[in-house]
Amino acid sequence: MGLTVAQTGLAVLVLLQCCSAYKLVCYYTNWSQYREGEGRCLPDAISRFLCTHIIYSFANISDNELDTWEWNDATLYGMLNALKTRNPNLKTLLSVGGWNFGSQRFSKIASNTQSRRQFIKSVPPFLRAHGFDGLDLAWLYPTRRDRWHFTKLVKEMKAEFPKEARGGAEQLLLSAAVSAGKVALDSGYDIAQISRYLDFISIMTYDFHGAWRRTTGHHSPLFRGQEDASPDRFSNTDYAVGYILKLGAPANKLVLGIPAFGKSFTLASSETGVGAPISGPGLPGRFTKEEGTLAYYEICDFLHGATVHRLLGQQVPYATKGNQWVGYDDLESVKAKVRYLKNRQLAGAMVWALDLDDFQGSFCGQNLRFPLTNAIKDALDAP
Ligand SMILES: *[C@@H]1O[C@H](CO)[C@@H](O)[C@H](O)[C@H]1NC(C)=O
Ligand SMILES: CC(=O)N[C@H]1CO[C@H](CO)[C@@H](O)[C@@H]1O
Repeated sequence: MGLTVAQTGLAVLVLLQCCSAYKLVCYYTNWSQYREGEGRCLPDAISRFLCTHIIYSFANISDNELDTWEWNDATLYGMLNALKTRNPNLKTLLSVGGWNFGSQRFSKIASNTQSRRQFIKSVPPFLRAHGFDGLDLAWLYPTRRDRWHFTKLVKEMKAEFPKEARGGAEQLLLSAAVSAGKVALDSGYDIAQISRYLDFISIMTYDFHGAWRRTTGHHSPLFRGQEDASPDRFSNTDYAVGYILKLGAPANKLVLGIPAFGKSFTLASSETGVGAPISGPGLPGRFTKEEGTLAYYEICDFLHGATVHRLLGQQVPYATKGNQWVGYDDLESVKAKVRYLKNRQLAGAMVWALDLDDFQGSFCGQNLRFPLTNAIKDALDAP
């Protein structure tokens, strides 16, 4: 039985409008609301057709139950989930954990059958009450001791969701953000097991290089660099993806992390290349105010009067000005990363974070809001 031309046409049209073939998973952070002036970002600034999934980070766990973190989280949850009224295909997830949460607290909850159960039970009602479509686990990072408990947590959470959806609601999604570091992967995760239960896994393919290395280097190279002073073959996107695949994750559940931020250093000498000595992290950004890290929009600002170099092997740029050095991603490098993830047949891209992109469209020229995330979206949508 064949479809009529009209039916085929309609099907194509529905398909085009309905879902992009690739996921574009975008994080939004609860603390961006506190940045000053143009840095302040609220969820209603997000273009509702930009991402397929938006993840609000982070939520807390108190008394073993999923809970808000900020005094006004519930308001912001509402603002975020309101985007769905005009894009019904958009999915929103709430991420629990994060750096300040601490691995030990996760460990304690996950290792005890009763508290794990209590936590799992608390998740669906909380998500439903606030209009989320799923939960994202940001346990940074499970240790060797936690490996088994992390798997149990994921497995039991995933078993809970269909039960909860029996009333006819759409089943809640479950995802996790995992480290891209080989050592952390080897100790904390049973990748083959957790990827059976998770709907998708975001690989945090950034922060590979930092001030602890005492030299300049790109924090999110696509490939291993010949230029790298301490060339280690693990600290790049390509290695991390290949390794996670080898550990047994199916490609179609993996989402490649792309940073909308750069890592900066203060140079210690007149050397400005990769592997140049540094005296420490770079100066804090005007809005994000954190040493060693700059938002993409702050980098656009930094680029005035800076010298830009492209690392041909690593396929990412860095820029220098005075004694400052920053490795970052731009419109060209994100395209290369998207080409790469398509070649690997991964599920899509993840952006950390929307509020670090030029969300106002006022710093990077072009008058386009979210230029970096839009470039990723365009590359994903391109045939
Ligand atoms: C998060 O939960 C813990 C444990 O209940 C609590 O001590 C802490 O104050 C909470 N954090 C915030 C910001 O509410
Ligand atoms: C303002 C601020 O930073 N708020 C919170 C957002 O969530 C994280 C959890 O990772 C908290 O540590 C922050 O305090």
